Amino acid sequence: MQVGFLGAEASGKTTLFELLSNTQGAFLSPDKANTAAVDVPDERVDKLSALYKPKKTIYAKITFVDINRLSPGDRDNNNKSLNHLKLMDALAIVINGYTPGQDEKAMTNELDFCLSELILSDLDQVERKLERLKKPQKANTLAGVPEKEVFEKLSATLEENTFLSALELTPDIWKELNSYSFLTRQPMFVVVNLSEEASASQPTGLQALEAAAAKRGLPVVRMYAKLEKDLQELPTDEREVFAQEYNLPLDGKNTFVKQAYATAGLISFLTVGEDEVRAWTLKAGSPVREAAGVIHNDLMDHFVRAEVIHCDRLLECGSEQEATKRGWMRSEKKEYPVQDGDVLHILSSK
Ligand SMILES: Nc1nc2c(ncn2[C@@H]2O[C@H](COP(=O)(O)OP(=O)(O)O)[C@@H](O)[C@H]2O)c(=O)[nH]1
Ligand SMILES: [Mg+2]
Repeated sequence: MQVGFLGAEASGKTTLFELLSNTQGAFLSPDKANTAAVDVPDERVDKLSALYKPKKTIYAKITFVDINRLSPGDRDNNNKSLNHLKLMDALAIVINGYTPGQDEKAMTNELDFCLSELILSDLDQVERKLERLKKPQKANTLAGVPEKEVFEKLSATLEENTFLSALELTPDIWKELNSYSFLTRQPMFVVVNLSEEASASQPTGLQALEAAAAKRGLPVVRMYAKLEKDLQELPTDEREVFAQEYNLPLDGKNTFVKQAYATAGLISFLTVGEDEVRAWTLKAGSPVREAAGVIHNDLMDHFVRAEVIHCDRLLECGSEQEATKRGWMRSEKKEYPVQDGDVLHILSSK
């Protein structure tokens, strides 16, 4: 799972990157991005690991990519920076909500600026292609439709300030366009980076930003990146006392990761045993045979059936034996749509 951050100067991207990845961000340029892969915090894995006491406990992985700031009017550099985000599972648009004077209007403008940079970046690519199509050449088609017609549709959509995710083309055509990795086809959400001062009280003035985001179907998450990062430097017990006393949120990391999974349309499933307790990432709605393929291709190719129990139920009854006794272990065929938090045993014929 990969999440990329974008935003205007000093919106707090690098602070957020450092908080979430527990690493130090480097000085960036359009050619350089910060990348770090870390374990996905997951209470279910912790609890299952405490139950099974396996030799290895493996968490799902999440990669964060932090790019250089986007600057108004600097299309070339903005494109270069945004190129690092072409293959993400989700984009997080980071908005400065911490600087004094950064009111509703300023935050909404910042969001609009970021969204138009994404649109312009896709449009640049589409226009370059349309330019190339002007030269006399063999007329190519995409899934049977003339290339020119498809690219003119893409261009018209972007010119209307609309994301390509809102454009209806056949799945076959989108497949043929895959190599372009258009940014406005990616799932995204908005992170508003709030100040230490705003944390104690309910921050106000986010309605306009939330409404602007909602128009694009984008959820908004509130984070206190700097505050949470500063608190991280305290010993755990002190941190908790401090957080309680001042009513400070400390779950930003979890909130962020949950939103990233939801936005990307990904879920986690688990495998358990004496050797290993492990979390895996899967596209939501996938049949269990595909989950088997995430573990190992052979398990998919020689799939017979899966034994399934939700981790909450397994934790409730304390063992698979007890779960079987209570009739809570289910046997599922290859089409079964895996649910977030399912514990799977895949049975294969090989
Ligand atoms: N006071 C305060 N400073 C912040 C906050 N978030 C970021 N900063 C500071 O603002 C500056 C720019 O933040 P940075 O994360 O580098 O922004 P970027 O340009 O989006 O990567 C840094 O000095 C941060 O320490 C915040 O919530 N409160
Ligand atoms: Mg930065």
